[in-house]
Amino acid sequence: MPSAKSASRASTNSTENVGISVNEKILRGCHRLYVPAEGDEETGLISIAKSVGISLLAPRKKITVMLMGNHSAGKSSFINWYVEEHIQRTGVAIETQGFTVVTSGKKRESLLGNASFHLFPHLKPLQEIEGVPEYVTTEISTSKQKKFNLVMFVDTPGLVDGDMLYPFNVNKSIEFLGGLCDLVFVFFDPIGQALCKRTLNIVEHLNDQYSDRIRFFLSKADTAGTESDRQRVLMQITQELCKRPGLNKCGFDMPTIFVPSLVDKQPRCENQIDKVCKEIDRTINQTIQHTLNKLEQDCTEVNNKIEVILEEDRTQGNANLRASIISFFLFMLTLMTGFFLSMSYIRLDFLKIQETEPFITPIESFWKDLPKNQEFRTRTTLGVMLLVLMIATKLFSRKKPTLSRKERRMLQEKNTYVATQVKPLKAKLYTEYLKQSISDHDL
Ligand SMILES: Nc1nc2c(ncn2[C@@H]2O[C@H](COP(=O)(O)OP(=O)(O)O)[C@@H](O)[C@H]2O)c(=O)[nH]1
Ligand SMILES: [Mg+2]
Repeated sequence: MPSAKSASRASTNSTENVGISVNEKILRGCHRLYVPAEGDEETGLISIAKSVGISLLAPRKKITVMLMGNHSAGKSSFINWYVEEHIQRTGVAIETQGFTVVTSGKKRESLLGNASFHLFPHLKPLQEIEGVPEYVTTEISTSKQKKFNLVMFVDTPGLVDGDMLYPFNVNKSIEFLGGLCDLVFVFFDPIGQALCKRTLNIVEHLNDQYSDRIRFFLSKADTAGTESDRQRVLMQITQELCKRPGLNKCGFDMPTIFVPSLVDKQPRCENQIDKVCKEIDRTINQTIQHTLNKLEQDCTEVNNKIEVILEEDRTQGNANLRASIISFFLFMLTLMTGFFLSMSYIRLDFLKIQETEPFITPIESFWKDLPKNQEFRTRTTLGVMLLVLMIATKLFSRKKPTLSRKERRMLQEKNTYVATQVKPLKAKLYTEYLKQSISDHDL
């Protein structure tokens, strides 16, 4: 049963949380409230909600950023720069690479397709796309650089036009992944095929549904030459984007970025790579706020549902009681009618004692005084009445099931747990989140 102990266990202070950032702690804390540690599953919001017919999804502990763009646009190099570890292979050779999920963990490890799908069940629909499973891998890194603890990158195959054959439907896969990600970074580079049609086609499709997630960057900007060359490249890309009706609003904000360690010559433009990091930070913050708001909403929904169930059960209990009383009276009426009718056939002298005589004698005299020609009609009327009364008694004695006392108590406990343990914990997590930016006296 939910207890105060499990709520606090779900939130903070475990040894696992030592040395992690506040934001990470908040996201983990929220996740734990939905899915507690093994052996404690019943106290989770998901299982409580499920027991009252609501299906909830656990919040994610990380945001997902997908990188897409032409072949050799610098996607893998960017990931290596962010993580500060050489995780992804980089280079100019066109090799069919697949999708790589880069995430943080306890130990450096590479996982193949099946293990990746096991780790990220939400990627499973990718298995349906023919040929994809062999091309999904996961790289786990122990890096704690930047916000890597809270970000998961998805590196996608470099895109090229023409006859290059992909062993799977690359457009469909990227479009599917775009739907799962919080951010989609599109890298255009000045030298390569900045205007690869395949890239633009996919971006156009993604933009139809997820325009708010897409960000464009001019990568490898150090290779763009002089400032005017760079301007020309930007103009060219913008022009190409504008040709696509859906994309004509997005090409104008395109930070120029490059990986400092990879520049050959002294770059002649400003490196705006920190804008990429800021974009990630902003999305993390939004995700935290969204997760906390969702937690509040979910708690309220569960509380309301439990109240409704309890109220309905109470109403049903009252209705059952009313029906019992009515059916009792109907039953008595049935008995009396039956008795009255049977007196027309048999004499009940043996029942006559001092106490029952006042009841039996009038009935006897009723039947005795009744004219013979009326007897049949009266008996038939009483017979029909008896039948109707029996049916009515049967109908009223039917009861709808109600909760047992134990079930009601359990529901009430769940209700109290959510209202008095989970909700205050959410408020505490919110305060912790805000404390990072707002001074104590403003809270
Ligand atoms: N000069 C320069 N070279 C880069 C930069 N980023 C990547 N590269 C080089 O571009 C090549 C392709 O990079 P890669 O990350 O493999 O591209 P991907 O195909 O998009 O993953 C590699 O040889 C990198 O060293 C950059 O910012 N500046
Ligand atoms: Mg790559």
